[in-house]
Amino acid sequence: WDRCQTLSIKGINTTAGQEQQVSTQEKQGLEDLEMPPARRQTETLFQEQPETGNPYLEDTLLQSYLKTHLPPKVLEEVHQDLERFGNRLLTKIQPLAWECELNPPVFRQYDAWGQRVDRIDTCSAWRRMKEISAEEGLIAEAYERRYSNWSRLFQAVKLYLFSSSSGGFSCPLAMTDGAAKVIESLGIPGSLKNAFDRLTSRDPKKFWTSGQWMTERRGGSDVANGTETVARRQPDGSYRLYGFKWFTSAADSDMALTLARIADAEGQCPQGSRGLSLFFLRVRDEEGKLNNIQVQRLKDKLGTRQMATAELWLQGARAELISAEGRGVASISSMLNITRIHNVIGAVSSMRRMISLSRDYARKRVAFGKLLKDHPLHMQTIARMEVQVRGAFLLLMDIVRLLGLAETSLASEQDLLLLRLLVPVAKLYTGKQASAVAVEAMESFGGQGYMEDTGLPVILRDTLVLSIWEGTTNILSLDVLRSLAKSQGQVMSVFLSAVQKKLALASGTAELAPAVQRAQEAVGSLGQFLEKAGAEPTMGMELAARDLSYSLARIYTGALLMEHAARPDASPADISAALRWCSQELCPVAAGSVSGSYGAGAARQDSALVYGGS
Ligand code: UCC
Repeated sequence: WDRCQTLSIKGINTTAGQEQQVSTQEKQGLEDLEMPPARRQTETLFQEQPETGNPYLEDTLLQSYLKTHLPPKVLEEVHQDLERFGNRLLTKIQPLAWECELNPPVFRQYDAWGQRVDRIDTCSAWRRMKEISAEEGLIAEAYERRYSNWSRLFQAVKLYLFSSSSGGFSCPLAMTDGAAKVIESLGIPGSLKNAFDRLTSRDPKKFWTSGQWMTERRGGSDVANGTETVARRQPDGSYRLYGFKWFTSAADSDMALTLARIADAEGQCPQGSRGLSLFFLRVRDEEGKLNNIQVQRLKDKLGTRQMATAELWLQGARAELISAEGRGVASISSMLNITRIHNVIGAVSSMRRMISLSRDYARKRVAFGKLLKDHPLHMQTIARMEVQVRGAFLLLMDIVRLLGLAETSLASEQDLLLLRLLVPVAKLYTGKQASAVAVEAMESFGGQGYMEDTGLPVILRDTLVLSIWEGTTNILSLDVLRSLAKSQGQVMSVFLSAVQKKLALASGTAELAPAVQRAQEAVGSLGQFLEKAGAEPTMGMELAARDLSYSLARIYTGALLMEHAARPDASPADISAALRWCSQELCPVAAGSVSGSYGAGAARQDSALVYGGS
């Protein structure tokens, strides 16, 4: 037991000299097998806990990406900050995250004397996460722009390191960032200046978080038809909101952006998407009293239990109209695109954490007479997950690079189109990747992975929401179609030319030749599909939307992996990841098209398969 304790404590902070420690552990693990059976029975029942070190210093891909892309002066500064932050995560923030999990929010509807209070009590660790978020500038960094177009990327890197150790606090941060973005895109009107300053503050005493109340009882995807909340104009120009918000994440937030329908003098409301407007509201007043809001209950969720998700009745909540009337969905879409990027951050972060733990465990756990890391099949399984996280990471970095350009007016028209397309593509694809990786990684711990007190099921549960939050896979696939339609197909030529540039670069590296060839074939198949889709009116683009989105994700990610592997100082792992990624089916939409999955009658066949009948 003493030995396990010592190693576990050592394992927490060790980064340099880890190899030495590993070889000692390996030796010890094998010695254990030679112990007398009685002692072995007691001692070897203790399985060593997987540990990770400073998440920044352990992440070689992250470091090589920053070294390749950041200007040297920026790199020097952010490197220092990230190393410091990595240590803070390891020593202070990760224990807080566990506390958040153990102490979920509690809802108290009435006080001891029968007064209705609707209090959501959060634990001190959760409140400390809020302070840390401000101190670390997790939102501020993106809006101060002290590193110009690289500020957004730097912020995303910090969030990526933070997310899987945040005890769920990355959720309010996503919405806070989205709200700041909306307010900034409105030109920070005077009435919202205080809110903007607070959302982007580094001062824990000033810092606010925001909610994004979009989902009502009648639907979370079909916001246009599902929103029943009514806004009544007041003589002073403000509004009062009446309605029921069915899912409000991080309901302990200070403010929220929400959608409602403005009633006319007769009380009639315009229906559909064009009837929705966007509102800003404070959740509580200065005394902490709710803004004519009642909390019905907290949601009993599969995961993200550290965070209060509530059902809220708006009973005349005072609010300010912040979009043009009827432009609510278009206005909140800049928030959606930011929270979708945060979703990608969460997905990549979760994959990285699970794989790091799995990798460490493989260095410690002995089975069939040797360490797991010496079992080729086990290592193949982890390597396959590593390929997934590497691809997802590069896709994330490319998106935040583009966003940084857009936010500093350095983006070309093509950059903007590419960004619009890649956000839904990345959101939908990485959400699925993260779920698959979390399940696979959990299996690599055997039965221990299924044990609550290892913390591994928490990561799994919290990861599974990522394909639902901020739009499901199919809704995001339809958003991909929306971006194609809106640009009248222009976005696709931008996409193809971005891919071709990366492939041209990769073709200078002989080892990448098979990957380049497969990607070229995939691009050809994609082109053929798009041509066929344009020429065949019977082909349902909606039916092809998911496979098309997967094709775009796989082709673009493959091109990014190849670009990274074509650097002069690329490692064998970079090359191997690119080759392996490109050995999968890169253009599933072409195969689907050949098999008639989207043609006339396909929808009827799907229905018959699901429900029976002809
Ligand atoms: O889940 C939620 C909170 C969870 C916590 C967040 C944590 C996140 C990360 C954590 C990390 C660890 S809140 C619920 C999220 N709900 C959604 O995501 C909604 C899903 N549904 C959709 O996205 C739908 O596609 C809708 C609501 C956008 C469809 O609405 P419409 O009104 O039917 O769509 P329209 O008519 O096509 O679009 C209306 C306008 C158009 O602009 P105009 O009128 O100028 O042509 C569209 O181009 O909105 C524009 N628009 C967009 N613009 C729509 N979507 C976008 C977009 N993505 N980007 C730019």
